[in-house]
Amino acid sequence: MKSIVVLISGGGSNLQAILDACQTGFIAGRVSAVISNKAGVYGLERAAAAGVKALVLDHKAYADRTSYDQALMAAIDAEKADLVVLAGFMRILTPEFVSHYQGRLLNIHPSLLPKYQGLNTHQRAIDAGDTEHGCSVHFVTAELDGGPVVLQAKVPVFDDDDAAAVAERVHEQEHRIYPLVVRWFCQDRLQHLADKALLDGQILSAHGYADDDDDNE
Ligand code: NHR
Ligand code: GAR
Repeated sequence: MKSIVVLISGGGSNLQAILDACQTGFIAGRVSAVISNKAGVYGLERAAAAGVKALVLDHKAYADRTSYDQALMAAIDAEKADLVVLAGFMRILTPEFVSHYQGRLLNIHPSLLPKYQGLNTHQRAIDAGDTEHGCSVHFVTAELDGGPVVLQAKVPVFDDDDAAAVAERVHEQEHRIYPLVVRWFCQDRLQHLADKALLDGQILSAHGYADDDDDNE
């Protein structure tokens, strides 16, 4: 059974989707620990309710990113993590952290990467007049939101949508695709090689599995 450590900063609805999928056996793994960089967030309660160790490592208690990430690595390695899952984790990680977990570090990002890297993605999609938006699960590299995509899901954007409406629609899709990707990883079907993601040994396209777009913009 693979050991999964989930990093959060907030509500933890993606964490919940992964906990539920471990509970039902959809994911052949167990969440060994949940670590938040913020105290008091609801995701910590979700962990506790599932009987999973919940830790707070507050970045404000550390002098710089390097020392914070060293503490984070020590906490994760204590769980003998096979996989580290960023689920709404809002701290940029150092290249040292990223290289330590190379090939076993996943993130979910609320946009159709490579569009809208960084923050505030739903408002940016609305402001650009996009009729389509979504989310991406990708392997993490030192380039922020730049690692190879494993799976995306699309949602429509309607004329009268505000960012909250779009976020809610995207969230539903996040809760479908993140457990599926974690399942693949725990089945040893997913690999991160150089700048590519592979599923069952096949290199995935720039938009991930089953991308049928002609234009890989
Ligand atoms: N770290 C690396 N090296 N590479 C990635 O691809 C990462 C990462 C850390 C987090 C998630 C990411 C997202 O999906 C993620 C991907 C935080 C910020 C950010 O600017 C940007 C992207 C992501 C997460 N954080 C501010 C910082 O100074 C703090 C913002 C805040 O606290 O609200 O770290 O979008
Ligand atoms: C999710 O929408 C995720 O894509 C996003 O934060 C939300 C976390 O929700 N991630 C980022 O914006 C990373 N910068 P959750 O705490 O309910 O899982």
